[in-house]
This record gives sequence, structure tokens and C-alpha cells, in this order.
Amino acid sequence: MNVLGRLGIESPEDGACSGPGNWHAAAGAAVLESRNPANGELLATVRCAGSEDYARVMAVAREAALAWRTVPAPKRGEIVRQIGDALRQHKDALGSLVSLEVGKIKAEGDGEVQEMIDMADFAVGQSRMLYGLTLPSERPDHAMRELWHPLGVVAVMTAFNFPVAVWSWNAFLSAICGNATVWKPSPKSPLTAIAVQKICNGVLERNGAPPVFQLLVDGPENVLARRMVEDPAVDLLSFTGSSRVGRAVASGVAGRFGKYLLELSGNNAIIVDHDADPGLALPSIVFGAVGTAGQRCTTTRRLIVHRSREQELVSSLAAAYAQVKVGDPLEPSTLMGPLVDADAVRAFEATVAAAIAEGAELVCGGKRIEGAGHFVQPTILRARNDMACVQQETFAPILYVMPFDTLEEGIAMNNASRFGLSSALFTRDLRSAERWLSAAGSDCGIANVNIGTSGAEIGGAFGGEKETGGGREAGSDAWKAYMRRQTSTVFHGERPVLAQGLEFRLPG
Ligand code: UN1
Repeated sequence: MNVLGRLGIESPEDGACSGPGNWHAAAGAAVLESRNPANGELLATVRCAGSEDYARVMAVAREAALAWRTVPAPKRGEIVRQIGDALRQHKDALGSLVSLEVGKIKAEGDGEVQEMIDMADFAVGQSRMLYGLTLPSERPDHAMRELWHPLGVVAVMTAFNFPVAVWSWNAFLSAICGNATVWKPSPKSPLTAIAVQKICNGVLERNGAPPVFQLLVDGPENVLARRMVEDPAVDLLSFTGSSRVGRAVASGVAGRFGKYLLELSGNNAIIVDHDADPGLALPSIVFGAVGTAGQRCTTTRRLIVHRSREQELVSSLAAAYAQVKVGDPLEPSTLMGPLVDADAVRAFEATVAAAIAEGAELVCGGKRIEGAGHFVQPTILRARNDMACVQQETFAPILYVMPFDTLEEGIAMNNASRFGLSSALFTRDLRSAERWLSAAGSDCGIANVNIGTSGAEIGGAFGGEKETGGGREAGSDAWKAYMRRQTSTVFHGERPVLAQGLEFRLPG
């Protein structure tokens, strides 16, 4: 059976799901066509959700959240454990669908499903560790503690580039924390979301669990996404995407005093110092810049290289780039698939043209590859950090190379960006490495040594500073974002006293 068949995807599919067996779409709904970016072939169509679907999904989610919050957290974890197992069974098919729908190479499509499985395992463990604190009270016979409670309904908006993994970072933690989670996937990747929803439905149904995962495939005008931003029934809105859209999401949600969690743009740099091991640096740069065709938020976009190593590194990189096979993402020898759509190719071309107009020098690549798919050449340009093209995030395989003379200067260049997601230093010097990781070093949410900017494990908190949005998702204590904190003091004595030694007595 073909990949779509193995995942139960038909055409057309309804874009809204309020729980197992409960798929719907607006009458006369806009229809999304999901096409393979490698050859333009139609995979399937999806009938978008409309206003009534939104209301139905939100009502079901609210009710499910009320039931789910009383289920013990480890029992909630058991449901997520079974979803992880179901993902293991569907890893090959779902990984292939990621390749078909967004053009990631098969290894990366499978890797993305593995990231979901890892996230499920992590969340299962976390379900027994939603620890609060006990705090010393300043008053006798008082017990003070912190409690963590579910939020209610969490909305998760994801991007096409990690069409399923980023949902799992959010949804699995949200689920073990006791929330219902409504997913609005990217309109560029509705089928992977529908496939995952079906997998979750199967597990929920087998267990008779409340329908705590919902789906809303929004139309091209983003009407439902806007409604989610305004909707006080959305207790937390987790958004992954560009800083431009993230800014509007954040201010909209803040306007109603809602909670938000942002994972936005990056402009990630690798610094190669004079003493770097070339055997480590080179493959990390190629994976970081060319992997996922430059469409990760953690993609290496800037290469800041010690002047003494620049010539050697640029020629090794050009030689390595010449070996990168660009083509069918499902072909095992392919290292770079297509960009996601024609707009992405246009943005690539416009950025290369603007860079050259600003004085950047083309080392290799720079052109689209003619044909049915949205392919471009992996590209290297020598540039300056203050160029407008270098300071923006273009979701394409464009690497800017810039020299530096002292590590202080290299670190300052890394930090001279509006964004602050991921960063890496290649060095053999312990002092340089520690300086890089110190308060005076990288200002990013992720700072690595002798490891590239992309490909983070789920165990760490993922996210970045400045216009990357400040959110943290996946590992460490990211679960706290999906719960509300309550400080509770209990008096168990005979003579209550006020805090701060306050006297407040009625006369007589
Ligand atoms: C993203 O591009 O939105 O660290 C997330 C990485 C992946 C996640 C990227 N684990 O590259």
C-alpha cells in the first residue's frame, strides 16, 4: 500500500477533528491542495475548517479538559506512552509522508518522527514528576507550598518545517499536564497533521479517554488562527513561525492577558576559531546550512571564521557543497530536497540578488534548478555582518561567510543580530569555550561547542532570546509553561499570626 493508504489518508479529507470519529469541515469550505514540492504532484486535498467547526472543536476541547484534569497525571502519561508506541509502528510511513509533503529527505522525515517518539518517552517520565515545592513559612504552624494545575485549552500553531515534531513537543507535555490541545498546523502541511490526529484518535478511542487532541486546518486567510489569538477560551497559545507573525500573535494574546509561548526566527552562527578542528567543523557547517534545505529555525546562516582559516575553510566547503546531491527526498543518496513551495524559491532568488547588489561575493550556488520541483542550489556568499541580507532570516540554504580577528570580535558578531536562537563555537581551547559560554559570551538560547547550531536533542529546553521570542519548549522544565502555579499556605495551629509581624486586632 502507498504511504497515504498506510496512514489512512483519503482525498478529500475534512480539516477539523473534535475527537475520534468526529471529523468535519464547513459546507463550501476552502480546499487546500497538498502537493509534493519535489514534483508538483497532488497528494490529496483537505476541506478547511470554518467558523462552526471552530466553535465545535473549542467546545469539545473545553469539556475534554474538564474531565482530563481530574485524571491522575501518570495515567495521562500512559495514554502518551501508547501514542509513542503507535508512532513507532507508523514511523516509516509517517517519515515518508513528511518527505512527500514538505520535501525533507527521508532520513530527516524519519528523524522527525523519532523526535516525537523521544518526546513521548520524555513526557511519560515527566508525568510522574510535576513537582511543586514546599517552602519554609516565616510563621509558626504554617505550611507553604507551590501547586501546579492544568491550564485548560492549549492551542498549538506549527510551521511546515517541523510539521509534526514541534506539535509533539507541545502536545505531549500539554497532555500529561492535564490540558486539551487544539492543533492548527501550517496550511503547507495539513496531511501530516491529519495522519498524526488519526494515530492519536486510535489510542484515545481504545482507552475510552476524553478527546484531548483536536485539529483545525485553517484556510489560506488564517481566519481561525486570528480567532484563536483573540479567544479568551484559549488559555495558552504556543506559536512556531516567523518573528513577524509572532509579534502580532504575542501582542494580540497579551491584549487579553492570555499566555503565549513563542518559538520564532533565528539567524544562527557558527564561529570557527583559529584552533578549530576542521574534521569537526566542516560536516557540522554543511549539515547546519544545507540540512532541511536551510529551512530549520536552527539552520546555520552565518559562518564567522578566523581570518587565518578563511581561505582553507571556504575552499573545503565549496568542494563539499559540490558533492551534495540535490533531488528526490525519498532517494537514499539525496542530501538536500526541494524548498517547500514556489514562494520560497522566489525568496531565495531575491535574497541572493539583494546580497550581490549589497556587495556580497558568490562562492558557489545561487541559482534555482529548473524543473517541476522547487529546487535551488546550496549557496555560499562572502558577506559582511551588517548587510541587510545577512541580518534577515531567509528560509533557504544560503550561508554567509565573514572573517574575524579576535574571539571577542567573533562573539560580538554572533550577538549582533535581532534574533537569538542557536549558536556554536569550534575551538580546542578550554578558555575560549568557557568564555563563549559565560555571561559575556553567546546571547542565544542555545550555545554549543564543537557541535553545530541545528539538530538539538529534545531533553534540553529549546528556544531563544530577543526576537526569537523567549519561549522554551520540549525538555528540561518546559512543562511548567503548560500549567498554572498556585501558592498555598495552610495554617494548622491554634493562634494565627499575620505575615510581616503585622498586628491587626479588633479592640476588646
Ligand atoms: C525548528 O526548526 O523549528 O534543533 C525546530 C533542531 C531541531 C528542531 C528545529 N531539533 O534543529
